[in-house]
Amino acid sequence: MSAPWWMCASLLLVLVVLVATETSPASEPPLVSSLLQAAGSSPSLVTAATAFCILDNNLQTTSTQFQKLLETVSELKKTEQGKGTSLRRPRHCRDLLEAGDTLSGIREVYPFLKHPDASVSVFCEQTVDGGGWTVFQRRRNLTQREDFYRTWIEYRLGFGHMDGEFWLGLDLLHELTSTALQEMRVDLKDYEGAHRFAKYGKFYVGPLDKYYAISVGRYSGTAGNGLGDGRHDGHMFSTYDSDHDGESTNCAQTYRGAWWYDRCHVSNLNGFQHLGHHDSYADGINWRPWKGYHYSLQETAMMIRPAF
Ligand SMILES: [Ca+2]
Repeated sequence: MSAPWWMCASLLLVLVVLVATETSPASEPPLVSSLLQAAGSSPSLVTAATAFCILDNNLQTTSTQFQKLLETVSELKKTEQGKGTSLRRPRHCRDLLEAGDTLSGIREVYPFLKHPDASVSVFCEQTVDGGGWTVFQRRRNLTQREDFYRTWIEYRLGFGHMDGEFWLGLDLLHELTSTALQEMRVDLKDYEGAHRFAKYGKFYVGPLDKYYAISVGRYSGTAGNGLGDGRHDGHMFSTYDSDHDGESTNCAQTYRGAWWYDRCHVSNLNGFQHLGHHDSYADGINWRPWKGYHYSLQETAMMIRPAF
């Protein structure tokens, strides 16, 4: 039994239409017969068409082209699935922003190159300076304040509440800054309502065995350079129970904080939450270039995003 040429052509057409409307299974090439049946062809027509297209020696090329078409469609579907996966699996807050999520808030991201299925919650800041920022530190003058005078392990793992005050954690900060060059932004607010910021064109937090030493530079902004000028760049992180500073005493203990102290600081954003002016020396939420060592800020935020 033989079938006319148009039967084979229509078979290909049906296949293209069905694949385009995604009625075929993604994991394996669709069966020709089931596609024809799905399109409303009678069983006898299906038998005739499939037998003709596959067995007729005069139409070997049609069969080959048909196979190539299946392979192309399969590749296209894999590519589309890949795009879908990257949208469902944002690596960081900027991926979310670029996918149309323009609101700030807590989001799930998948930042681990070696563990693509592992997610973590972060706070995305999408309104400041073009958005796409992942916040890793925030202080706010809330009714219930978070205690920032914490241990080494707590600074490693993070603490607090992301919709209030928090520290994201040094382990994660190392991961987030390792995948691509990051820029970092510090936003500061005093008790009189004034805002200032400091921005750094490069920011990297080292691994645990380097005690999370930072590489920070390329300052710009209005708050003054509270992390550079040869002070904190290259220095290791210290807490009161884990001293890696450049001073013979314990900077974290003396200044009631946890920071990349050298001898000891020109900024102390994890310091004690005095309310504005304080008589004590340099133990508040201080940013020396703006407010000196006797003024504790009302709000701070530290955030990162890919530089490119
Ligand atoms: Ca020391």
